Amino acid sequence: MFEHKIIFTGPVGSGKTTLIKAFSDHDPVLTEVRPSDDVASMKNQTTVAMDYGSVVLDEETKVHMYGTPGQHRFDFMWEILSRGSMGLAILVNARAPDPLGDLRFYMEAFKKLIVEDRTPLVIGVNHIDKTNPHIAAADFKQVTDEFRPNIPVLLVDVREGKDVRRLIMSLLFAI
Ligand SMILES: Nc1nc2c(ncn2[C@@H]2O[C@H](COP(=O)(O)OP(=O)(O)O)[C@@H](O)[C@H]2O)c(=O)[nH]1
Ligand SMILES: [Mg+2]
Repeated sequence: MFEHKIIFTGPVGSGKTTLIKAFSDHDPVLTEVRPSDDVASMKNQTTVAMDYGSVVLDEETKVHMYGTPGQHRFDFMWEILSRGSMGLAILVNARAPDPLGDLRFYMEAFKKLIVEDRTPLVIGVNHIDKTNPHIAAADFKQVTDEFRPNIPVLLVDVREGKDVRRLIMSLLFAI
Protein backbone atom coordinates (compact mmCIF):
# COMPACT_ATOMS: atom_id res chain seq x y z
CA MET A 1 0.00 0.00 0.00
CA PHE A 2 1.22 3.53 -0.83
CA GLU A 3 0.95 5.88 2.13
CA HIS A 4 0.80 9.62 1.53
CA LYS A 5 1.08 12.45 4.02
CA ILE A 6 -0.95 15.54 3.15
CA ILE A 7 -0.96 18.82 5.05
CA PHE A 8 -4.07 21.00 5.26
CA THR A 9 -3.39 24.58 6.19
CA GLY A 10 -5.16 27.94 6.06
CA PRO A 11 -6.62 30.54 8.40
CA VAL A 12 -8.86 30.00 11.41
CA GLY A 13 -12.33 29.05 10.21
CA SER A 14 -11.27 27.87 6.75
CA GLY A 15 -12.56 24.34 7.44
CA LYS A 16 -9.43 22.26 8.20
CA THR A 17 -10.89 20.49 11.24
CA THR A 18 -14.27 20.04 9.55
CA LEU A 19 -12.61 18.42 6.54
CA ILE A 20 -10.57 15.94 8.56
CA LYS A 21 -13.54 15.08 10.81
CA ALA A 22 -15.78 14.53 7.81
CA PHE A 23 -13.37 12.51 5.69
CA SER A 24 -11.34 10.37 8.12
CA ASP A 25 -12.13 6.65 8.26
CA HIS A 26 -11.71 6.67 12.03
CA ASP A 27 -12.27 9.12 14.85
CA PRO A 28 -9.79 11.90 14.15
CA VAL A 29 -7.19 13.03 16.65
CA LEU A 30 -8.05 16.64 17.40
CA THR A 31 -6.27 19.09 19.67
CA GLU A 32 -9.06 21.59 20.04
CA VAL A 33 -9.45 23.85 23.07
CA ARG A 34 -11.56 26.85 23.98
CA PRO A 35 -9.81 29.90 22.51
CA SER A 36 -8.23 32.22 25.05
CA ASP A 37 -8.00 35.18 22.67
CA ASP A 38 -10.04 37.06 20.09
CA VAL A 39 -10.71 33.85 18.16
CA ALA A 40 -13.31 33.19 20.90
CA SER A 41 -15.64 35.61 19.17
CA MET A 42 -15.42 33.51 15.97
CA LYS A 43 -15.79 30.00 17.33
CA ASN A 44 -15.76 28.07 20.58
CA GLN A 45 -13.11 25.48 19.67
CA THR A 46 -9.76 26.05 17.98
CA THR A 47 -6.89 23.74 16.99
CA VAL A 48 -3.66 24.26 18.95
CA ALA A 49 -1.26 21.52 17.77
CA MET A 50 -2.72 19.56 14.89
CA ASP A 51 -5.64 17.52 13.62
CA TYR A 52 -5.02 14.04 12.28
CA GLY A 53 -7.13 11.59 10.36
CA SER A 54 -6.52 8.95 7.72
CA VAL A 55 -8.47 7.46 4.87
CA VAL A 56 -8.02 4.43 2.63
CA LEU A 57 -8.93 5.58 -0.87
CA ASP A 58 -8.47 2.24 -2.65
CA GLU A 59 -6.60 -1.08 -2.21
CA GLU A 60 -3.27 0.59 -2.69
CA THR A 61 -3.68 4.16 -1.43
CA LYS A 62 -3.84 5.39 2.14
CA VAL A 63 -3.76 9.10 2.91
CA HIS A 64 -2.69 10.57 6.24
CA MET A 65 -4.25 14.00 6.72
CA TYR A 66 -2.68 16.57 9.03
CA GLY A 67 -4.40 19.88 9.78
CA THR A 68 -2.26 22.73 11.04
CA PRO A 69 -3.36 25.21 13.69
CA GLY A 70 -4.60 28.38 11.98
CA GLN A 71 -3.41 30.90 14.52
CA HIS A 72 -0.03 32.42 13.78
CA ARG A 73 1.24 32.04 17.32
CA PHE A 74 1.27 28.28 16.74
CA ASP A 75 3.23 28.60 13.51
CA PHE A 76 6.20 26.68 14.96
CA MET A 77 4.00 23.60 14.34
CA TRP A 78 3.77 24.33 10.60
CA GLU A 79 7.34 23.36 9.82
CA ILE A 80 7.25 20.32 12.11
CA LEU A 81 4.05 19.02 10.49
CA SER A 82 5.33 19.71 6.97
CA ARG A 83 8.33 17.38 7.18
CA GLY A 84 7.97 14.43 4.86
CA SER A 85 4.72 15.60 3.34
CA MET A 86 3.92 14.72 -0.26
CA GLY A 87 1.26 17.35 -0.71
CA LEU A 88 -0.08 20.60 0.64
CA ALA A 89 -3.65 21.88 0.49
CA ILE A 90 -4.32 25.52 1.39
CA LEU A 91 -7.92 26.16 2.42
CA VAL A 92 -9.39 29.66 2.35
CA ASN A 93 -12.74 30.90 3.54
CA ALA A 94 -14.37 32.77 0.67
CA ARG A 95 -16.50 34.73 3.14
CA ALA A 96 -13.54 36.13 5.09
CA PRO A 97 -12.81 39.86 4.69
CA ASP A 98 -9.72 39.29 2.52
CA PRO A 99 -9.56 35.73 1.13
CA LEU A 100 -6.93 36.65 -1.49
CA GLY A 101 -4.72 38.18 1.21
CA ASP A 102 -5.17 35.02 3.28
CA LEU A 103 -4.06 32.88 0.35
CA ARG A 104 -1.01 35.07 -0.25
CA PHE A 105 -0.07 34.84 3.44
CA TYR A 106 -0.11 31.01 3.42
CA MET A 107 1.70 30.84 0.05
CA GLU A 108 4.46 32.95 1.65
CA ALA A 109 4.49 30.93 4.87
CA PHE A 110 4.91 27.63 2.96
CA LYS A 111 7.09 29.13 0.20
CA LYS A 112 9.97 26.72 0.74
CA LEU A 113 7.71 23.70 0.23
CA ILE A 114 5.92 25.36 -2.70
CA VAL A 115 8.74 27.02 -4.65
CA GLU A 116 11.95 25.17 -3.67
CA ASP A 117 10.67 21.64 -3.01
CA ARG A 118 7.95 21.81 -5.72
CA THR A 119 5.61 19.90 -3.41
CA PRO A 120 2.23 19.20 -5.04
CA LEU A 121 -0.18 21.98 -4.05
CA VAL A 122 -3.91 22.54 -4.36
CA ILE A 123 -6.07 25.46 -3.22
CA GLY A 124 -9.52 24.74 -1.78
CA VAL A 125 -11.86 27.73 -1.65
CA ASN A 126 -14.41 26.86 1.01
CA HIS A 127 -17.65 28.48 2.28
CA ILE A 128 -18.68 29.14 -1.29
CA ASP A 129 -22.37 29.86 -1.62
CA LYS A 130 -24.75 32.38 -3.11
CA THR A 131 -23.62 35.09 -0.70
CA ASN A 132 -20.34 35.60 -2.53
CA PRO A 133 -20.91 35.15 -6.26
CA HIS A 134 -18.10 37.63 -6.94
CA ILE A 135 -15.43 35.14 -5.89
CA ALA A 136 -13.97 33.26 -8.84
CA ALA A 137 -11.24 30.67 -9.04
CA ALA A 138 -9.42 32.96 -11.51
CA ASP A 139 -8.87 35.56 -8.77
CA PHE A 140 -7.06 32.99 -6.63
CA LYS A 141 -5.08 31.71 -9.63
CA GLN A 142 -3.60 35.20 -10.06
CA VAL A 143 -2.12 34.88 -6.57
CA THR A 144 -0.76 31.34 -7.03
CA ASP A 145 0.74 32.29 -10.43
CA GLU A 146 3.04 34.73 -8.61
CA PHE A 147 4.65 31.70 -6.94
CA ARG A 148 4.24 28.77 -9.32
CA PRO A 149 2.23 28.19 -12.52
CA ASN A 150 -0.64 25.71 -12.92
CA ILE A 151 -1.76 25.35 -9.32
CA PRO A 152 -5.30 23.91 -9.25
CA VAL A 153 -7.90 26.06 -7.47
CA LEU A 154 -11.07 24.15 -6.53
CA LEU A 155 -14.28 25.58 -5.14
CA VAL A 156 -15.29 23.15 -2.41
CA ASP A 157 -17.58 22.44 0.50
CA VAL A 158 -15.31 20.49 2.83
CA ARG A 159 -18.30 18.90 4.53
CA GLU A 160 -18.87 16.97 1.29
CA GLY A 161 -16.80 13.83 0.85
CA LYS A 162 -16.81 14.11 -2.93
CA ASP A 163 -15.25 17.59 -2.75
CA VAL A 164 -12.53 16.47 -0.34
CA ARG A 165 -11.81 13.51 -2.60
CA ARG A 166 -11.36 15.91 -5.57
CA LEU A 167 -8.89 17.96 -3.56
CA ILE A 168 -6.86 14.92 -2.53
CA MET A 169 -6.95 13.33 -5.99
CA SER A 170 -5.58 16.49 -7.60
CA LEU A 171 -2.55 16.19 -5.28
CA LEU A 172 -2.07 12.47 -5.92
CA PHE A 173 -2.21 13.03 -9.69
CA ALA A 174 0.56 15.60 -9.36
CA ILE A 175 3.08 13.27 -7.69
N1 LIG B 1 -21.45 27.29 5.35
C1 LIG B 1 -20.32 26.57 5.38
N2 LIG B 1 -19.77 26.32 6.58
C2 LIG B 1 -18.63 25.59 6.62
C3 LIG B 1 -18.03 25.12 5.43
N3 LIG B 1 -16.87 24.47 5.79
C4 LIG B 1 -16.78 24.55 7.15
N4 LIG B 1 -17.85 25.21 7.66
C5 LIG B 1 -18.06 25.58 9.07
O1 LIG B 1 -17.08 26.57 9.39
C6 LIG B 1 -16.70 26.50 10.74
C7 LIG B 1 -15.18 26.56 10.92
O2 LIG B 1 -14.58 25.37 10.45
P1 LIG B 1 -13.33 24.65 11.18
O3 LIG B 1 -13.25 23.31 10.55
O4 LIG B 1 -13.41 24.72 12.66
O5 LIG B 1 -12.13 25.58 10.68
P2 LIG B 1 -10.57 25.47 11.02
O6 LIG B 1 -10.28 26.63 11.94
O7 LIG B 1 -9.88 25.66 9.69
O8 LIG B 1 -10.26 24.13 11.63
C8 LIG B 1 -17.34 25.22 11.30
O9 LIG B 1 -18.45 25.62 12.08
C9 LIG B 1 -17.82 24.48 10.05
O10 LIG B 1 -19.01 23.74 10.29
C10 LIG B 1 -18.66 25.41 4.16
O11 LIG B 1 -18.20 25.06 3.07
N5 LIG B 1 -19.81 26.15 4.20
MG1 LIG C 1 -9.31 23.67 13.46
